[in-house]
Amino acid sequence: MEKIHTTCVYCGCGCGLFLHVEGDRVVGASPSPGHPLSRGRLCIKGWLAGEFVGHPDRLRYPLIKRGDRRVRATWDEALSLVRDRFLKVKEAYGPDAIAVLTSAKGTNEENFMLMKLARAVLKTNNVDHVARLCHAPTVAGLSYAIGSGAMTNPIESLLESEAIMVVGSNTTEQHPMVAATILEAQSRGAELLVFDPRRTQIAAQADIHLTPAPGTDVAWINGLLNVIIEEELIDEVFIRGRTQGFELVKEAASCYTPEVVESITGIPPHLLRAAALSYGAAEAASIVYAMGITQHTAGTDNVQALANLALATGNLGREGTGIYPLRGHQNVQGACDMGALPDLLPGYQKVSDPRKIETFEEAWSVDLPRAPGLTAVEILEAAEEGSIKAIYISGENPLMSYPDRDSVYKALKALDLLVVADIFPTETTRLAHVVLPVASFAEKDGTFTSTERRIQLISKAVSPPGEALSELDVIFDLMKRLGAPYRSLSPAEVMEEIASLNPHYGGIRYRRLGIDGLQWPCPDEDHPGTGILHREAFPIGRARFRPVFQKELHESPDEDYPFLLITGRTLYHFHSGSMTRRTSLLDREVPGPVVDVNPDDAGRLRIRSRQRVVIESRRGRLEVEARIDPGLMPGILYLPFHFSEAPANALTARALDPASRIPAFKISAVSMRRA
Ligand SMILES: Nc1nc2c(c(=O)[nH]1)N[C@H]1C(S)=C(S)[C@@H](COP(=O)(O)OP(=O)(O)OC[C@H]3O[C@@H](n4cnc5c(=O)[nH]c(N)nc54)[C@H](O)[C@@H]3O)O[C@H]1N2
Ligand SMILES: Nc1nc2c(c(=O)[nH]1)N[C@H]1C(S)=C(S)[C@@H](COP(=O)(O)OP(=O)(O)OC[C@H]3O[C@@H](n4cnc5c(=O)[nH]c(N)nc54)[C@H](O)[C@@H]3O)O[C@H]1N2
Ligand code: SF4
Ligand SMILES: [Mo]
Repeated sequence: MEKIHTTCVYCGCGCGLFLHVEGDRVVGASPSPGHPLSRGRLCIKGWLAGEFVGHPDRLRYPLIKRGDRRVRATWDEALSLVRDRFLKVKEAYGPDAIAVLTSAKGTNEENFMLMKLARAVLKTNNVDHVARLCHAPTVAGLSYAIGSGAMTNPIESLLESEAIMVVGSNTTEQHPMVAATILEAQSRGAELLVFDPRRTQIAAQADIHLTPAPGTDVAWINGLLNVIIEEELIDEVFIRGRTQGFELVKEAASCYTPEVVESITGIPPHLLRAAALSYGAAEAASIVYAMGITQHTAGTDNVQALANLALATGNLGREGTGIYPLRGHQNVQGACDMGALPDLLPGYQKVSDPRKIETFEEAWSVDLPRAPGLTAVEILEAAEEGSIKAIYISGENPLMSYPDRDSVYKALKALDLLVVADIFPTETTRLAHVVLPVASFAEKDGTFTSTERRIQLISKAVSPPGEALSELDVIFDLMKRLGAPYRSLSPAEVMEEIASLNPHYGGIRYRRLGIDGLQWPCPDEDHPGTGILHREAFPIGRARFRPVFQKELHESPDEDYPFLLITGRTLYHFHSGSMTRRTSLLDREVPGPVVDVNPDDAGRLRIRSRQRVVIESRRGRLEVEARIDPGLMPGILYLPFHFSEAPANALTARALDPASRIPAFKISAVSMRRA
């Protein structure tokens, strides 16, 4: 048996693991003792990460739509069809009738080349990916506040914190290795403050658990800051020396007295005070957050509110401080770094900045489109309206993961060309004109960038099944067919091109990565990489405070739809379940969907545990088994979005945060009754 070192394919923690290979088959996985973060540990998904690779359902041959069926085709037939339809659409409607959705499951090299395919070959900036559904408010909010949307400190730095705020993050289930670090810090004396409307596992471990009503985070964060200001726990030297605009934020915070906060959020004043004193008095304190903060129409305001708090207390640029947006997919950080974003080039360089775009024009010897493109959800809206006609989707399953499923279905059905590159058949491949079977993480070389900006190698352990190909090779083939003058490159050569165009990756070379990887910014080949950001200065000079105010929700419970539904995840499954539902142990743990209901609500509606209920919103309805959860507030329901039998996104709305265009997945008004 051979053991190949690689990086876990599931969450943004980016644990190191070995794939065990016998012949040309993956037969198991085990942790990497020398890995800087995971240090010989894995969560259950990591231990089982090898199982789906050899699953009999893997896509083996290209498929082309014939009537209502998809039939086997050769690569030449499939890619010729893609080329012909792209050119036809481009001729009839122009390049902006085309869009590319890249994959946060793909490598940096694949994301970079798909981004280049969109911009340099198809000539559109309509390129985006699921970061839009995830951390778009972080990219928008933290870039404005501190000049960079990336996690400010390495995960290990949490061990030096005296207080850790965990906000809207189900850390033990969704980022287990971050949770392990937080709990280790707590056992060394750090205070753990959790802000989540649900009593999650990490909330149960917390020194203080506050349960704000969903969507009311701006109010309590301002309230916390208000107490900190009144108690004179702000860091005047930091504010004076490194920031601008504090006065307006101070004024805004003063409206949020503990009593006002209680009336909006339900948080008792004594608990708000206790949390404020803990975070405010700590020498070094950090803020960890995830989707409970971002997936709201006020997502960017929420992020800014947290940034205001960290800036006012000087909790940035040192060991044990910092802001930790927990990136979700194992390479969603990398996909953003690669410029798979409609307004940003690799390295977050603005499309609208002529000097930046000219650098790329020169490097690629082409004219590039200069107007920012559409974001992910807008691309589907445009498809439904008919202005987008062709979409290449790499490793996303929008029929399960984008908001308002009914509209997603209509949008995808309306296209002249839908190409989907995936490793398994999904709800979305079933609508495609062309399905491209591609290599999984175990069948190709490349890099993933973890949530702590750590660029790490993945290594080919086995061959792809059937005729499946590495997607990088597919992209080069397609570029050639579309007449582009670019030659095929190996993944290591693509990284050299990335390094030449993304200054943060300037010093990244495969031979430097080893087991530790390198953390960007790493500007040149002699640079050791960067752990803690913003030590001396912010990339924008002075950090920017911005006052934020609690806004109305896009939808509140009313007589017809009296419950508020939160959607999210569980430990054992990953998103639409294409991989975890094909992993026997994970599937056995959680074989199907359940909705969590508070015991009082259940009693009132005479719903018992395991009873089937109908849940309905203004967008759609579904039927699902109920489970009684005393950790949930009355009036709130919780449903994971992993299961096509009860697809949560049949219920969610396309309400977007105006600043970042993220949909408000965390809040839907729904009704519930016994089935
Ligand atoms: N096992 C597993 N791990 C995963 C994933 C997976 O599918 N499965 N997905 C990965 C991805 S892409 C991502 S983005 C991350 C997501 O990781 P998380 O963001 O941790 O997961 P979620 O379940 O979306 O929601 C987090 C928490 O937000 C809370 N919440 C909801 N509304 C509010 C609110 O208004 N305010 C506050 N303060 N909290 C609120 C919910 O109760 C929930 O506990 O996980 C990654 N890791
Ligand atoms: N209601 C609700 N909806 C949500 C969320 C929520 O909290 N609530 N969260 C949102 C968030 S944060 C996210 S990130 C999205 C996730 O949404 P998606 O990214 O669309 O969900 P996945 O199921 O992870 O889809 C990834 C696909 O990539 C395929 N794949 C795996 N490996 C490879 C590879 O190497 N190459 C290629 N080409 N494909 C591969 C998988 O088989 C799978 O079909 O969902 C969003 N949707
Ligand atoms: S914590 Fe995340 S990266 Fe680590 S093994 Fe689990 S799923 Fe994989
Ligand atoms: Mo995500």
